[in-house]
Amino acid sequence: MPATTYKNLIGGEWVTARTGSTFQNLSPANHDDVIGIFQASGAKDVDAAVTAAAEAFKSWRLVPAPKRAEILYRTGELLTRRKEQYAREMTREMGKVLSETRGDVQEAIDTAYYMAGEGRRLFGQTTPSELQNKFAMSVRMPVGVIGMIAPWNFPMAIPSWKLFPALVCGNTCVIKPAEDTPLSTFNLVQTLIDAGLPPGVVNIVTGFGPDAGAPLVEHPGVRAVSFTGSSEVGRIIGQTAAGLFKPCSLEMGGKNAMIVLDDANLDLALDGAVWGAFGTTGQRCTATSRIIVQKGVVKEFTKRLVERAKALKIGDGLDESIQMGPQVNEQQIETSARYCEIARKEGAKLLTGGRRPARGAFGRGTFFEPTVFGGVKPQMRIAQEEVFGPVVSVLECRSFDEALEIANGIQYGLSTALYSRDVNHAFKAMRDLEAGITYINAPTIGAEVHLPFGGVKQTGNGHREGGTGALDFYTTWKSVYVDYSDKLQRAQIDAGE
Ligand code: UN1
Repeated sequence: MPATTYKNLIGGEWVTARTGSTFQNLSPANHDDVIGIFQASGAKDVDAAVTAAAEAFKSWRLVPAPKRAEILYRTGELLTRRKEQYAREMTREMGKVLSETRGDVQEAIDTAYYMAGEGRRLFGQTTPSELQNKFAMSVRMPVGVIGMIAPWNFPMAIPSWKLFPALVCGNTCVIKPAEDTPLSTFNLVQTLIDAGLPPGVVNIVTGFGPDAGAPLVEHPGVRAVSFTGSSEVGRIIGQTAAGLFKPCSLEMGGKNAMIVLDDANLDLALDGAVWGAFGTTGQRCTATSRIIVQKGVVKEFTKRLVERAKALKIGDGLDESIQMGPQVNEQQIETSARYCEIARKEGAKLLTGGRRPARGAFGRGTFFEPTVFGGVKPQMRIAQEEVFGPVVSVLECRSFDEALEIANGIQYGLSTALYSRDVNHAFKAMRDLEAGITYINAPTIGAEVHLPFGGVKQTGNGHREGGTGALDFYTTWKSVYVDYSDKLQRAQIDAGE
């Protein structure tokens, strides 16, 4: 069967890129299965999309928020019906196993319903004026056209975190999906259209970062930028946006620590470690990549973790018996392999994995074995830098205080976990771990959409997705004063009489 060609979505029309170039999207499980042919767009395509979004903004901003929300509600219903089909397509396109791609679609459904609810809230504030017969309030206004650059690891959930709050707030959008996973974003946007989204409110431009992403960030018609992805790209986007005084939400790396104390429920901690480190083949910004274990249990924990890692069944995620799929592309497994090499040179002990599995059944799929390093020291690069693959390090600590110090001794601050039965430790971890998210007796992955999601330090620039934090990014406050005194009243000068 010839591969389907997908076009850009601009102003409600499906159009080919003006560059005349396309790219192929292949399944990471075999590198044979062609997911589709997509447009390799350039600055002119971005310009057309932004112009269409700016035009659509004129009317979309005037649609009452509860009505905008109804479209999201219907989107949630349609996604629920299409969940299985979209999950299968996502597994083919991105590689993670079916149970996880179902979870990814579910996360978009949850976001749709949550943000649909916001349509009947979007609360502002009333505030007493310092003057008599004067009314003061602050209302949330949409920002305008939002440029969105999405990652490949949650190809439906993360675009939904960006699109749904932006839409309910009255913005219009141009989204550039990751080049490894455009189909899932098409599926999401097609669902919005089927649910009644008017033309031009969401536009899709596919392509590569420098050609399509950069002009999107720079375009004067784009009022704010939301990016999830690598720290390298985030830094460039952040600097460009700062130079243009453009609000910019950056969600980037993690080096997430799980602390396991001597009094932990070890079975539970192992379940959490395996899921946190190898779920999504370690390709989550929330993935567990450092496990800091107290010396009384470190031997037993490490031995059992290695056994569990070795027993994981890897392969094509479409097979329900598979527990870990491929990495998304060749470059990602090269990064995993490079970090394994660095770790070995630094003196860390490779306990299992550290390489691609022998070709055989895996063909040209981009697989990497679940990898555990022991004897890792806090300053080693393997304990400091994000790998974004199925590679986890075990570090030993003597006390809870030392564990906190090691956990905090990195540039990132996204997710953290503590396994302990001591409630005092739990509350201290909640207070003292430098991270946007702390789990107690649960793994570092698995954030829920109605709570703020984001990190401190180099993980981001202070914004939050999920929760009401998303509304703060996709709206701007307007303060409104209504003076009904029929005379000039001067703030700070006339007393309110
Ligand atoms: C990400 O890896 O960028 O909390 C997002 C989690 C998921 C989202 C991860 N709900 O692990």
